[in-house]
Amino acid sequence: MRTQVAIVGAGPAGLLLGALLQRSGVDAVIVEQRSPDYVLGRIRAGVLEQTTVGLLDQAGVSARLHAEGLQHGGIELSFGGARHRIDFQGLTGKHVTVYGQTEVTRDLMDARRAHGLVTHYEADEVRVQGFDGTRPQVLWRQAGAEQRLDCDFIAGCDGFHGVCRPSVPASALQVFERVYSFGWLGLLCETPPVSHELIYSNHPRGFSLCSMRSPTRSRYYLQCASDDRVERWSDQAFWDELRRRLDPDVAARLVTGPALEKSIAPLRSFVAEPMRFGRLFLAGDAAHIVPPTGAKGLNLAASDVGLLARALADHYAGDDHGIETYSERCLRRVWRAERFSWWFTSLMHRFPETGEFGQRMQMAELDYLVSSQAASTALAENYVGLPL
Ligand code: RFL
Ligand code: PHB
Repeated sequence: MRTQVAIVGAGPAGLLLGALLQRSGVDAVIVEQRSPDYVLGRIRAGVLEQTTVGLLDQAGVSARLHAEGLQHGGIELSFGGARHRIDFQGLTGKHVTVYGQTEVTRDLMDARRAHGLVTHYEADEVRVQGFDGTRPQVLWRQAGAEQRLDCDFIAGCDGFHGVCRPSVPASALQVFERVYSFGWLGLLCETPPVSHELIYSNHPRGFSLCSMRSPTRSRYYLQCASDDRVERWSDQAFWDELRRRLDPDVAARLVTGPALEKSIAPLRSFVAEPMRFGRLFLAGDAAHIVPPTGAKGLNLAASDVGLLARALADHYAGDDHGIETYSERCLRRVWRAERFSWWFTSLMHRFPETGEFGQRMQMAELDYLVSSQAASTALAENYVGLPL
């Protein structure tokens, strides 16, 4: 088999890259280790920046997003028993769109199928080679038989635990990492959201987040210990703990119900530099991870592949500038999002190691944040997304 661009991974990064390349007339094949149902079953992000929506428009997959996505002009910060709104629309003229990663993935999968584009699902033992020369290859086993895809370029969109980044010689890679001592326990539920906007809460018992997927579907998160196990949390225990971490007014309005999904995600900041090695490009979680507090992970994955699709299309039109500057241009945006996500995580979570002093510092900063237009604007412009 042969294609121009072999994409490893059919998460949002790989699927969006495939759609953008198709629009530019570049041929691409995707190789994914899981089944389509498994990919759709992972409940993750919910908040899209306008830049991400623009890329989905460009890819021609945004009709349902515009019909069903919820435009949010702000968020609420809850601390010290009260809520304070940050008005994104007023401070930046921009909004974010609440539309689940699962739905983005479904729309991209449907479009790929409708265009007859090739995705090899349930590929075992995926390997990448030859990207330091001119003949890169992706190899895998499918139903026991060895498969080989020859290509001009490989796009490593295979997430944090993928095979592409570890295939680069360790000496060529610089890794920056911070692992947090806590995780997020998430619960998805078919109940109306407790509020029409997201509520990020800093509470002495730990962080919590009230989010949503639609007017009838809610997503809630609790800060938990990184070694906690989801089996230890009954639905009732989750709701009881969430209520304790909300202000009384919101707690009284909370509508509970059986969990459709419950899972624990560890929190990590991670960047691998550079994002290109010869003819292998890393994009999305394969190259960087942010803690979810700033809602940046999926958005960074989208902006990476936006730049990569353009660079590859330019290459086939005879211009290699985009390819040569891909890593540098992505990393500038990545580090800004890393800084914002780390800052917002540090501000909102309980860090046992920093004690009472750390908590007083958080309260002082939150107080400043909600009373200073300059500070609120800094939060707002990072949350809605810096320009591409
Ligand atoms: P993905 O989604 O991990 O997809 C990678 C794909 O590659 C496949 N794969 C392989 N395929 C072939 N061979 C191999 N060896 C392979 N190894 C892996 C995998 O099966 C998978 O299909 O990475 P991608 O595409 O880069 O997308 C990144 C996003 O998924 C991620 O950044 C976001 O979900 C992060 N995130 C959020 N981002 C936001 O922008 N806004 C949010 O509100 C937000 N909330 C979140 C989040 C992540 C969370 N968790 C669970 C970590 C909330 C949570 C709880
Ligand atoms: C979500 O709805 O899953 C979500 C929203 C905002 C975040 C993280 C996750 O910051």
